[in-house]
Amino acid sequence: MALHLITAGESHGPGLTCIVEGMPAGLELDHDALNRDLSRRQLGHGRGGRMKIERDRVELTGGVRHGRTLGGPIALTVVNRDYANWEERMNPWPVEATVPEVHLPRPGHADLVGTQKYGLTDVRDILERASARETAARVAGGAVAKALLRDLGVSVFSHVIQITSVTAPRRDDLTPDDFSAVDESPVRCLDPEASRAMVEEINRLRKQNESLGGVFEVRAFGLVPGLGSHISWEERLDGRLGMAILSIQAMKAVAIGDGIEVAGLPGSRAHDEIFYEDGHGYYRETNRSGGLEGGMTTGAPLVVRGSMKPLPTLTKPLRSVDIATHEPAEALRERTDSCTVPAAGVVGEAMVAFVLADAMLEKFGADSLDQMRAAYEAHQRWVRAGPQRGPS
Ligand code: EPS
Repeated sequence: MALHLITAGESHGPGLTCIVEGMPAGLELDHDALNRDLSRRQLGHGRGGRMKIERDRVELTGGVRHGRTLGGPIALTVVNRDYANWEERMNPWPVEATVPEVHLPRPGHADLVGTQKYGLTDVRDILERASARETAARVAGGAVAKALLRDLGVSVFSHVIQITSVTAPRRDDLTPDDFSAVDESPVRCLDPEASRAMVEEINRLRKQNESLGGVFEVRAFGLVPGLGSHISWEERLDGRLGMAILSIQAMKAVAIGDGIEVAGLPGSRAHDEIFYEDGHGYYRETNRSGGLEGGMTTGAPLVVRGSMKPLPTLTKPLRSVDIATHEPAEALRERTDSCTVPAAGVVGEAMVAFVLADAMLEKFGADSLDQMRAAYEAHQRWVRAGPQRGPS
């Protein structure tokens, strides 16, 4: 890995930190663009009361001077405004008050296995870090990765294609322009009719004290062929993207291109035939591979989907066991969101951007952005010219 992203912080603690290490010097960062991504992650019909409290904004505390990266680790922080209401329960330092422990693990959450793993008696010691609040820090780091990609002509977008059983019509022809108004949909869905149906579905199930999962899709445009590698399993981009998406809280499946559907197709309908045109180079008329062959980018748009389970905190709790008494009990009932698939799409963008920026740095990495651009442009020229025969 050329790029590292590490986050710290608890959901109701003082705040979150993201450290991004490995960025070249000279990358321009736009404070508004970073904050825009944080705000976009707070969007979406189906969010709970917490989002009325938080106004996520990123502060830079290291690695940047006058808006340009210096080459050292970049430290980004996001304050938890809600900490003001949790100061006793979540203070990093001992407090005088007695803080009651939480003993009611939620099925589907990290609560029970986390306490078993660490030998703990208080579920809060687990749930605070397992919370998807942590994704605010990832989005801050992902926005830095996006800045690098943007500089190299790559853009990353997301949209929601399914909420429970409501699906948007499949679109294979999307371009960057199609995403210009995606955040105006309350569920970040490109199809107005599906968007309305998704909102209704959230309202309907929320009234029944249910939570909802779904599927988001991330697309990246402007990629060069040859990012990633076919050589070793851990360098293959499919695997790296899979891990990045599955590491997002509540994700249960990831698909690239036609995903699991290709398993049911004959070979003649599962691949993208190759054509060549002078001046245009190699091209394909389909993109069933989702822009990846042999663990490397083909140059076609990257298409990655993440499937999210319904959130495990339910207003009508599931059956569980009190870990102090071992008696049957209802799971913890906490303020929660009913649907966060639209927000998860923004997190998906951040994770895909991170993986792509990492792959770019691996192939073209240098101390400064100017040096990196020179290597990148040389590769672009080489790809455009096509493989040259050596002297015979
Ligand atoms: C979350 C529970 C809710 C969400 C939270 C993730 O928080 P709270 O318990 O404070 O109501 O709002 O997500 C965020 C705070 C966020 O910024 O996305 C959970 O249990 O994972």
